[in-house]
Amino acid sequence: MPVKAVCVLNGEVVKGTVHFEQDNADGPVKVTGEVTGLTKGLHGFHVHEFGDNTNGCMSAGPHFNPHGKEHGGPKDEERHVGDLGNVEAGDDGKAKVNICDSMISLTGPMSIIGRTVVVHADPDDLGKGGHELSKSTGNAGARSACGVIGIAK
Ligand SMILES: [Cu+2]
Ligand SMILES: [Zn+2]
Repeated sequence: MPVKAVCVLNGEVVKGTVHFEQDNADGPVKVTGEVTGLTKGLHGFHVHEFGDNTNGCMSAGPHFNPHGKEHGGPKDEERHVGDLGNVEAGDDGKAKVNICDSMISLTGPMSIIGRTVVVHADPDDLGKGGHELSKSTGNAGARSACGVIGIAK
């Protein structure tokens, strides 16, 4: 049985819906959906540690990082589990989400259910930008929208 989860992203301007699907416990997770209200270009897209939005997106904490690694890109060995890279918006401010990732899971200790998806104002430099924040956040800037990942039917 596939496991499914869903996340509704809510920001002042940026909104979105993201679906997660995993066909088996050890397999990759397909992440699909759409984000609207973005500026044209790349926007950091991560799973943050806590499903806590009591103080808006800030209380979601840092990137989900159960292995104590440095920030990186989704294809890197050295990455946070929550590092899903960027989504890219076009002229219309809409970004299609279409990611397949083998580090996140919807079951077991790497499960992202109950954690938060954050979409950022700026591009994630995937740890390679040389900025003091590159190795922790990818220097992706403000948190434009976020939402808690929940179990879907
Ligand atoms: Cu983030
Ligand atoms: Zn990270």
